[in-house]
Amino acid sequence: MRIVDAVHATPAHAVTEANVASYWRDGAVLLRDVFSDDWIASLRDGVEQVRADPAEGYHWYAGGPGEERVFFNVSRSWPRITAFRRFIWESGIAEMTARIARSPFVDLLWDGVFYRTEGLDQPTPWHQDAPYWPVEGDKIVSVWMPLDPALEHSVLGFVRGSHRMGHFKRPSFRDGGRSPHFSAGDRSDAIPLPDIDAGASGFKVVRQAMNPGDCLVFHGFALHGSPGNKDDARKLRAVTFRFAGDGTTFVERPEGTSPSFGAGVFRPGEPIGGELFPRVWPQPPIAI
Ligand SMILES: O=C(O)CCC(=O)C(=O)O
Repeated sequence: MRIVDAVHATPAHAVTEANVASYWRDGAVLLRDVFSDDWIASLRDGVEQVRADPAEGYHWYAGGPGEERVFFNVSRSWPRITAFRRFIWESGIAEMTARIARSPFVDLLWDGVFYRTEGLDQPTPWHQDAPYWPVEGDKIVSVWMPLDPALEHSVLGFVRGSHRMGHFKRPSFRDGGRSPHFSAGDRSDAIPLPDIDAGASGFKVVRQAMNPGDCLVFHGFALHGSPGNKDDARKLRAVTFRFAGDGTTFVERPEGTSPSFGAGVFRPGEPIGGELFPRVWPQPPIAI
């Protein structure tokens, strides 16, 4: 299904009320063919810059800087990667996300890069994002986009309805989730993660092949995970753009957060915003 065509001026106009309802019912919605080849090419240049010039805060889950075989993740590259800033401010992604979140505005949280070279099949374990993050609210939304074709055996999946299943214990990302849950910092009522890949009852996984230009929009409490790149012939480079709508507040976590912004930047309970989390919709253009 092509949801953006010549009559649609921006990705937001292509989002139907049915898409929005799916997002709120399931905790995620897959939108096809939303962003043009030009945007994808520009984002690919951006992630190659991110790979070629690593800075602080990279998580090297396999390999390391300069190595041929890598899986790394890094958050918040937009301040130094022009292609990401252009995409965030000019592609219409922020307006689209505000519409899906049913929010009058969205602030940018940060971007994320998940970069796997050919055949690097280390998974990203099933997890919810918000419990790792320094923010709280019901309108925390990620837009995940593959920059290479992602077949069903390699693509990010989510558990239908998991954004309303409560808080789960957080796995470590280090070894694809095989190591035990963090020993500290989970809420006292956090639920142990069942074996979702083994077909745990009540945990319906939705996973559909995606092409560059498609995006999976998911809620901060949706359980999601990736099997890794099973494809020996191509990389699997993905970007995620994270946004927050009304009602999102800053929170401190005794065990720290990922990403982390240092102590005292905001007071707990304070709305986010300012230069760290700029208002990207609606927003006057900035100098790119
Ligand atoms: O692409 C991946 O491996 C994981 C993506 C993810 O967890 C996210 O975008 O929050």
